[in-house]
This record gives sequence, structure tokens and C-alpha cells, in this order.
Amino acid sequence: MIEFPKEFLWGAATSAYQVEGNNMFSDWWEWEKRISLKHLSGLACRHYEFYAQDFDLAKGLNHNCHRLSIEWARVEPEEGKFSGEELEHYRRVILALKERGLRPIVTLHHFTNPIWFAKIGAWRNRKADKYFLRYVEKVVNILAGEVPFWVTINEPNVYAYHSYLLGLWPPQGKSFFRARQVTHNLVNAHIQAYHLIRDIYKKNNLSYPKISIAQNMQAFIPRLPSLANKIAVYLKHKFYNLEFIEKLIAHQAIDFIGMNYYSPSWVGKGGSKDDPSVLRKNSMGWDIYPQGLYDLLMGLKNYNLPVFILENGICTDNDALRWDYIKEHLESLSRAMQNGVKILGYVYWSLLDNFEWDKGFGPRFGLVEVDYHTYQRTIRESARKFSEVCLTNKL
Ligand code: IFM
Repeated sequence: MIEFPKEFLWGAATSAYQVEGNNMFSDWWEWEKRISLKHLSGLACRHYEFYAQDFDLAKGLNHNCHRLSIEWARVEPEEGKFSGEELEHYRRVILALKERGLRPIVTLHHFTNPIWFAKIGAWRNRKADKYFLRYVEKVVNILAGEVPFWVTINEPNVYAYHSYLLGLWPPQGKSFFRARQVTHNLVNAHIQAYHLIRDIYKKNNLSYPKISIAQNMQAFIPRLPSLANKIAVYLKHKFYNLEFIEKLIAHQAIDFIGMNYYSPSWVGKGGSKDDPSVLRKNSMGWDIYPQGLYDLLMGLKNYNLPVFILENGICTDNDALRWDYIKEHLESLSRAMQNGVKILGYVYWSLLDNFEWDKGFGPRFGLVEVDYHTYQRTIRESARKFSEVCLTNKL
């Protein structure tokens, strides 16, 4: 039996655009329609209306924290014009979490932008950080004191690659230079937001919250252990997984390492003794490799910062596999803890089935199933098993 520390944080995550519905001032909304995406986000899970019921479910599942994001485009639908009503909505949302004993982990940017910001070049604009900071200031002024964990930017590496290098997400850029420029601007925006958030807490005599990003990390594995493959693995790990985090550490603008882990990534040519074809897969074809979580966590030990798993999850129609996935990743996590890695908590992606970006509503990541015709929620068996771990701190 594995035991986790008493103060360990357990929860699940969502992001505004993927669950709220009707985010019509966001760049994704406009883009989905323009390119005629097969499945439009539309009403998503109607979480904007049903957040209280959804938090009841999380509480009933013994979660003690919850991660969500604020939709910038709702709060600032037109440049410089902030919506008091939407700010008040998010204040109610955060209070609803707290009333249920769920500690809020709040993300300020999770892939989507206001349309007006997209029109001026979004994160390529030289003043992107200034626009972002103005929004951050409004939100944090309203929520300071209620939020113990802030995540400024979700998966900056995924965002930069998908939107500016691979051409998959709006604005469908395909330029290495642009992806680097955006990464640079995101780093700057985070550093300033970090200090701004702390200043606001200080001004209000509040103890400092913990601030980070949620960094997507992949376990890079060489197909054959050749020197060339090992060098490629080293470089990918350095630039994809660590670069952003290291810059924030160098600027002392990070309190913990927020980590999102899903799967490994095979590097180089040739066969492998861990042949990817023998690994189990999620419904989008990503390999399942819990050892990768352990390896990555051990690699973070030298930074001397606590780690918070802010996303780990599986899309599958096989709920027994979902539980195996959770259990095996928790085993890896516990092994890393026994070997000296300090871990604050584990947040499963996602509380609800939701809009999986360009893949639409097909992939089912939820602990809770969503019927997209009736919007009825049904708790999955894996959620109940996970809830036992959350209650007892034992696996
Ligand atoms: O759904 C996404 C989420 O928005 C960011 N992290 C990965 C998840 C699964 O692809």
C-alpha cells in the first residue's frame, strides 16, 4: 500500500473554453467557424451555467482542490473595456469552490485570446505583455486573497508550437522564428505577471500565493540507444521541457514547477526494446508510459522547487483503462516522492469530458461523463476509485 502526505492536494482540472460554452469573443470561436471545424465548441459542457453542480460533484468525489481558467475574452471583450459582470461571475465561481472546501488553482491564459488581441497579432505583438498585464491586474484585484495558486500560462510550449510552428491552431503560423518570438514574449509576460500578482497581495496585506506556469512535459525516449538519438533526446528535453522553466528560475519568478504529463515521445530512427507498438494507447493514439512521469520528476529534483502535477489524464472509452492509468501514474509519483522529490499535489485532467480543441468532443478525458445532448453528468467508476485515494491518502 502507498501512503501520501496528509496535506497532499487532490483534484481535477478544466479550462474555460473547453467547458463553459458560448465563448464568442475568443479567437478560437471565430477560427472554428472560419475554417469550418468539424465540431464547433458551441455550448461545450454548459459549465458556465452548471459550475455549482459540477463543483458539488468534485466535492462529492473528495477532491480538496480544483484547477480552472479564466476566459480573458469574457473579462475584456473589447480592448480596454472590462466587464464587471464577468469579473463578478468569476468571483462567484471561486467563492463556490471555497464554500465546498476546494482550494482554487486559477489559470489566467489557457490557449485562447480575445478576438481584438488576435487581430493585433496576439503574442507576436511587442506590447503583448502590457495587454496581458492589464487583464491580470483586473482579475487579481478582484480575486486576491481567495486564490492560493496562480498559473499564469498553460503549456506555453504547446501553445507556441501548435499555433505558430505546426500551423494546427489559430493563427496557424508555420515559422520557427515566430514560435521563438512568441515563447520569448510569454516568458516576459509571466515574469511581469509574477511580480504584479505578488505586489497586489502585498498591497492588500495578504500572504503571498504560489505562482507558476503549467508546463507540458514529454518523456523523450531514444528508439535505439545510439549516440545521435541520445543527443536528440537531450536537446528535446532541454528545449521542450526545461527551457521555459529554467528562464523563470533564473529570474526568480516561479514558486513551484507546475507540470502536465500525458505520454512519451519516441526520438530518432530504428527499433526499440520498448517498442511503442506494444504500449497501451489512449483514444487519440498517445502511448501510455507511467515510467516517464517518474523519470521526469527525478530530473526536476535538482531545481529544489516543489512540483505540482497540474494535469495528467487519459482520453478513453475504456474506463477500466482510465483507472489503471491513474493508479500507475500515482505509483510513479509516489516512487519519485520516496526518492526525494517534493510534490504538492495531483490534479487529474479532466473533471468533465470536454471540447478537446481541434479534435472536438470525441476524446473522453472526464472523471465525469457528459452527455452532449442532455448535458447530464454521470460519475465514472474510475472517478469513484480515485475518490477513495483522495479521501484516505492511500492507494
Ligand atoms: O485538453 C488539453 C488541455 O487543454 C491542455 N493539456 C492537454 C489536454 C489534453 O490534450
